Amino acid sequence: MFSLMANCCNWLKRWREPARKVTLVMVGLDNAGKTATVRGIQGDNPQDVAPTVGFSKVDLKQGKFEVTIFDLGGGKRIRGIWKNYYSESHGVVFVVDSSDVQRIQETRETMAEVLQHPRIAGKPVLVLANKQDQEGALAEADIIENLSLEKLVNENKCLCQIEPCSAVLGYGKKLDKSIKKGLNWLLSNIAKDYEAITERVQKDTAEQRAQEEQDKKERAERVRQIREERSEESSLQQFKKVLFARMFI
Ligand code: G3D
Repeated sequence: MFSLMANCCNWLKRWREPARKVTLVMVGLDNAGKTATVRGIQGDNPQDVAPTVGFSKVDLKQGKFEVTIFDLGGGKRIRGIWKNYYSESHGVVFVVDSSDVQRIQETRETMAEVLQHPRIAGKPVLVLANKQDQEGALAEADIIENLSLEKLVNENKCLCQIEPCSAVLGYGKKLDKSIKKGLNWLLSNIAKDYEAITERVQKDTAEQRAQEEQDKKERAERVRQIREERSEESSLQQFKKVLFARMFI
């Protein structure tokens, strides 16, 4: 009887809890299937995608969570922007093209860079071993081995789950169960440590904003100095011209 009442109280407490805001960063090489995955989660057809050029921000509701996903372009030249989104992220979704064996080394190096980043290390990471429907796709165990995943997550103290999946299998209610399972794993692990992760997110975001503000001021100061130098130079040239002209009057 008591345990029934306790269960009811817990359920009521959870039901009354406000929705938790969670931000996720979705990364991986270009063509891995990030946008297809996000579209599938959103309930849109993942086949209607164009590769992510810059980034896109998607807001969705997942049970008690209000989730924002930053789907970031994976091209080599654009990966530099990823770090700008790390501080505000509670967790990471790393999408791997399991059928692209030729780029597995590049995937390993890219993943290492992400997990080692001080604003990511220690946060939960979901690895989606995507494109399992493709012939020759690496199986879960091969991906773990090729990415040195165990070593990587241990070194960076990241909780990690890998899900072999296919983003084009279905969408909305028919979304690949592995993607759903992975997302639920990620959100429930964030929920377990929600206060601590959110505190870290707030602190890191504030530090990043302050740094950006400082960089902006320094850039403005450099521009001001260059303008001042140019204007001094041009006044000097002007003065020399006048002096030269007077010598011949
Ligand atoms: P990105 O956002 O990581 O750059 P996209 O990748 O989501 O744009 O996907 C790149 C291509 O891979 C797309 O095909 C997309 O349909 C396909 N794709 C994504 N996930 C899967 C999958 O699980 N299986 C298969 N077979 N294909 C997938 P196009 O032809 O548009 O380039």
